[in-house]
Amino acid sequence: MKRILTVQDISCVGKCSLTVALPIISAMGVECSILPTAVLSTHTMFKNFTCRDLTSEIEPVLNHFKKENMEFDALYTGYLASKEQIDLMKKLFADFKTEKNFTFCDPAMADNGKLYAAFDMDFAKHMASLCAKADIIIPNITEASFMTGTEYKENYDEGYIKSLLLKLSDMGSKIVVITGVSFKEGETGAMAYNKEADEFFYYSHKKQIKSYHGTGDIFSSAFIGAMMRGKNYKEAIKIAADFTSECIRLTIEDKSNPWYGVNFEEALPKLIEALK
Ligand code: PXL
Repeated sequence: MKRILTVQDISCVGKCSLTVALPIISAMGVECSILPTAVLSTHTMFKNFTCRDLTSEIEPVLNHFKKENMEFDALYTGYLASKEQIDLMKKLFADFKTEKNFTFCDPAMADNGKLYAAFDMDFAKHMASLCAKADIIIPNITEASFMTGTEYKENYDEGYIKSLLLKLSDMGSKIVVITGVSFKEGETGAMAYNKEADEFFYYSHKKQIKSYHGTGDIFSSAFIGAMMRGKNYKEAIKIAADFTSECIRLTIEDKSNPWYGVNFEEALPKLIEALK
């Protein structure tokens, strides 16, 4: 069985980061080791959330892993709370990257043209310097535009997305995947650029009528899980995009409490099926 290490926060309520990565990656038949960066009562879209920063634990935990000669088939960083944590992730990549494993960075910090609470443009630039060191990065359009210093556009064409992909690829990554890309009304998907093959790839599906918080983390977790199960990046994009869309569809159907995140739990059987 493959084993990955993911480094993100625990938001106790409000499904995102570790509370989605761990169940999704485990359900896909991949061991998911974790390193929590902070414990929050909820994600930061709620008001009055509490937060216990765990930055001081990161290095001791990684030192222990190193002493035990632990190896991981992938290193996956998600939401990080500070520039200091970003610097520690560069050290994680430097210490645990091998010739065989993958490093993934989801620069979870912004959406819909806006940075999340507590971040500024300087943070976005710093995140870009971590993305530069990752094999595969998975930003949305907002994150891609902020990291490359490109104007954020709500109305864009294929040329705009391709230029974001090329700018991000020039920073260093082998594969760049931009999520939430829509060229046609009623459709959405992800567009990728693979530097080695010099190829673009676009996968789209029907757009659900609503969007929810935490879906970026769901896409990334399913994408990484699929790659760990031997799928190539194009197959992994399709699996992750279909799964994310199914989670949203189930959430729209279930009127009980969408505020806490999407219903990924009931979409897991289909995700497992898609791996076959
Ligand atoms: O889904 C991204 C995310 C992860 N973790 C925390 C967040 C957010 C988005 O707002 O606040 C704590």
